[in-house]
Amino acid sequence: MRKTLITSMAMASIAFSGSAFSAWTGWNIHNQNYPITDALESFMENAEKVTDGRVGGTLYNGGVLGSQGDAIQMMQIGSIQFAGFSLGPMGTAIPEANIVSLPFIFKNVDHMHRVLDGPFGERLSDAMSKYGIMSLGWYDAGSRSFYNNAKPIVNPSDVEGMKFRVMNNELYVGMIEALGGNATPMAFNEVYQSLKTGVVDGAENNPPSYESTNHYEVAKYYSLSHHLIIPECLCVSTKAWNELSSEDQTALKVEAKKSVAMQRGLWSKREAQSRSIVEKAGVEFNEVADITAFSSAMKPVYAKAIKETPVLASYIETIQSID
Ligand code: BDP
Repeated sequence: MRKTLITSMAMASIAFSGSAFSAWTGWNIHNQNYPITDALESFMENAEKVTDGRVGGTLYNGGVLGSQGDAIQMMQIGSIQFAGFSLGPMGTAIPEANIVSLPFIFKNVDHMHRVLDGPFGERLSDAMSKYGIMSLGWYDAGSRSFYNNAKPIVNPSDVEGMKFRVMNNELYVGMIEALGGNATPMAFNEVYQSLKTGVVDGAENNPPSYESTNHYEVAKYYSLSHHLIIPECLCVSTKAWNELSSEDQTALKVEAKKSVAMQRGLWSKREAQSRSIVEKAGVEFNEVADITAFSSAMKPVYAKAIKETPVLASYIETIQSID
């Protein structure tokens, strides 16, 4: 089952109460039994209950509605109303979102939580809502590291000449080029085949995605560079949100908080499980020699991003001022 239907009670409420009914369509790139999938499903089920069926939804998993780039446009034109988006590829449509795609912008995952769960998270969601998309909460996606099938990446020079798949966002092309490698932007569901056939030598992701997509079968060196900590969002269409009563909005905000707490709990368990699955399958993990060698190579990436989107300079300052 790639699709979750959560509409029966909501349909009944149209028929019998005549109250305004919002049938939301949802997009998700992951399949069932993945932390964000469980959390989105639970959010929608509870949304239906707490709004007495005024909000009901159908979640389409596994990217069956299209890539994230397509889904962002679909939300902007009103054909989907909720989604679990990674902020990674979002920078192409919403330049302010690139703040969380800057390599090494957060000290660690807890720092990302402290920044986004506070006023900065609201500032970012407000910036996004000018483009028709807002975040009701920030899900965890851990940290991303490099993996490939040739050798452990220990120093930045190990990336030289290698071809890495990146998410669709020019910023990541700059990130790989700053390390002397070549980047190929590509949709998530094309990566396994590209690794297998040698179209790319490697990719980068967090351990749960590395495991759930079976990339570990075709790229067995996982090097703990932790270069990106990119949150995901419980995103909704600003237009659909503004159509709700303020009571329903308040109720959904409470459910969004619960969904985020649930997802973060599932995430930390899944990270450990994924790591153990891939280790048993023969994956070799290695630490990089010196993280600052990687982070200092990122100066041109920051400079270019700020030049293109000047507000990022003040975002960076704010994030760096939060302990
Ligand atoms: C995963 C994210 C997913 C991205 C994917 C990717 O959860 O949203 O699409 O990485 O690399 O970790 O494309």
